[in-house]
Amino acid sequence: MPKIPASPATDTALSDHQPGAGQVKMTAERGNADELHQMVAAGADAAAHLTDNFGHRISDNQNSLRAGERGPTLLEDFVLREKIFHFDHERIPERIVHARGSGAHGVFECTKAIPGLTKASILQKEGASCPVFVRFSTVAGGAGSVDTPRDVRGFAVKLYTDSGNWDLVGNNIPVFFIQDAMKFPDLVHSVKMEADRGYPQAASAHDTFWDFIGLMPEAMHMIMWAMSDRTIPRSLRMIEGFGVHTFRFVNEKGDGKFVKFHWKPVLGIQSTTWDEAVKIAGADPDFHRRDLFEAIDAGDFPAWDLGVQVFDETFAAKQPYDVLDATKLIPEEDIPVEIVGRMTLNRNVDNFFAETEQVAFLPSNIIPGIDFSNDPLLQGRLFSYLDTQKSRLGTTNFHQIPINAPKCPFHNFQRDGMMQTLVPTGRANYEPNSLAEAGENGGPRASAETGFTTFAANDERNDPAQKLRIRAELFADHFSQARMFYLSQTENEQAHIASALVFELSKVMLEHVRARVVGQLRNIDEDLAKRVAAGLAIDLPAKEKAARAPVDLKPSDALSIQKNADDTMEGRKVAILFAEGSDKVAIDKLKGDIKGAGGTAFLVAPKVGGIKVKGGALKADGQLAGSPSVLFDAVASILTEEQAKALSVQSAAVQWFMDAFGHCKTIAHDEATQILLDKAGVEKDGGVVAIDKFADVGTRRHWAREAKVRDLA
Ligand code: HDE
Repeated sequence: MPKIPASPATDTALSDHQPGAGQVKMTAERGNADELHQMVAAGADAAAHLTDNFGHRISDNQNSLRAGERGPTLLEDFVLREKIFHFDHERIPERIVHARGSGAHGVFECTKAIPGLTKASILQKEGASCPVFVRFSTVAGGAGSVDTPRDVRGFAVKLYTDSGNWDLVGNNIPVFFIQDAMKFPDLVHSVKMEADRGYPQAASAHDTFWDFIGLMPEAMHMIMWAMSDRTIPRSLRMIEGFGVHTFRFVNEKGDGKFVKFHWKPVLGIQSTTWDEAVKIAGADPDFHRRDLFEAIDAGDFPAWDLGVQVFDETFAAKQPYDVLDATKLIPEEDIPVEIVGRMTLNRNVDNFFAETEQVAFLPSNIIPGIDFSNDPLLQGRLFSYLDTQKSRLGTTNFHQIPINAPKCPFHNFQRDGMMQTLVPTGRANYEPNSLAEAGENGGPRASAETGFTTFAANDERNDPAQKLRIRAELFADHFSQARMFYLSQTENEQAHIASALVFELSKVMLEHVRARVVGQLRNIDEDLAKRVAAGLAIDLPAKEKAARAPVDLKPSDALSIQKNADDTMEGRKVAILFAEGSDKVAIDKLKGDIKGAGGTAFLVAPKVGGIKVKGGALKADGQLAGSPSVLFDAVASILTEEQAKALSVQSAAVQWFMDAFGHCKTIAHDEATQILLDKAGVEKDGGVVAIDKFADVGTRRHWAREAKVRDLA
């Protein structure tokens, strides 16, 4: 009878292998998580022997233990049981919100010391730096959902400072849907898949979300942002980040000021069009995760400047909005953003689960020099995140997981708990104590000088003696800033907002819900409401009652993406279509120009393996049908007439140009490509240029073209 080899991977040399000198010996004497970490890393060493989790060497990793060649598997097979047992429990609960995320390591460096404003150790000296871990995320979808739905992006930063971890757990939008933590479960329930049918996944375009929103006028400012291009970003490298809430800075003297935090992307803010985002979801569900990973892998490290808006109680008291209300922002024209540091992401994670999945952000993680404000949304978050970690990571010792552990020393008398991986020594596990082993002070001890002290806020507008379930008066202004945001956009951006609203509400089946939302829009801008009503072909509904009449605020250019777009090619990706016989010299020259300008060139051809071209052979980076133009910032094409003609009957090729044109991208082409452009309905304009003009036009979008290709509301 033929025998199946026990294990193709285990040759004798490997089974005979003895741990080498460089290997960490696996023993039970492990003191801390770092050592354990090293041991696991050693386990991944190609020369190490495969063992089970208790160090027993495994002889066969292919076959379970059977009673006879054709008999039942034996319960005594501890190798199989342990392997399957561990596998069965590999998943942990995904995050209730922000389940889909991508993380990276990096460094934060202080570029401007501000000791007068804060005693935060990391902002005391120019050049001071600390490691960071960042996790970007979508909000509504599950962990396996696509990267490009219309959604807010989470922007959570963990700074491992020498005075403890500071977690700035923000979003890419400076305001939020709701004002009070009490409404968060309702908001999230409404946007997630509907309770009875279990869909839609990662989409706000459905009845329950808009039902809730229509009844929550405080969400209207956020809705303007959510319906703008901010929620369909081109890349995680090109989004802004905001702390959202008002926080406090406290300096050495104990003086406190209010502060809002901003992260400004060095690559600029850039978004896709809606049609593009939908198509990217099919072409590459991991579009953003891949983009971030590949950029860092290639050494193109994305960076953000940390900016602060600092203001005092006097300024706060004079504004027509409440600075404790997370549905409001502070216009940059009123309080400029001062840049104090730069964060650079320069290292991908080694293991997605261990780092990106297990990272636990806590808005309550602040350091001396930073403090909370009384924003009722922030106050609720201070409870929620600690609580959620216990449910996700299963233990109060989640801070010992390497990605969560501070990188400064930490000592206290907390002990035990599930999955304790540290081995605290000695008898002193209480304070005060006078045991000799704990030193003269019976340490560790608290210190009034260096320890965190809460800012003694004195808010004249508040009477702490009253216990009330109430919101401060100005929280009732739901529309002034929504109107300011809308009026600050370019005409094209306003059309995108109106069209997004039409799209979303067209997916709402409850007619009274549609009408109520449009009735709310009338409080923001009559023209916007009319455009949306016309786009839905419904009568303009009655205006919804506003709790407080909106006031006219000065539009702010800082709120528009298009007004601030710069013409850089840095970090952008350009596809070059070629085929058999294409001119290699021309392709190489274009590739060089793109690289020289800080971009990446990606070669696309009908086949990938290797194609004969004029002047040599070329391998493509992607096959045409698998590399649609939605994946790139601009496209170029260098073909022979014969190949162009052959491609003009291929829908993948025609669609390539049709989409690039429809998404307002630059198309650089040679003469031979014209037949394809004609077939795709590409008309000449400032963005459709000859190859040698590509550098002049670059990867900017040509928004003036959009009216030609799409009816916007
Ligand atoms: Fe969160 N939020 N949130 N949130 N949030 C979570 O924490 C919550 C809010 C934000 O990459 C959860 O660890 C409440 C505002 C980000 O791991 C949970 C309230 C902002 C992330 C939670 C808010 C955010 C979360 C889910 C209202 C922008 C992802 C798993 C009081 C400033 C962090 C977890 C990561 C994650 C609760 C409101 C941003 C359930 C109760 C406002 C970026 O604890």
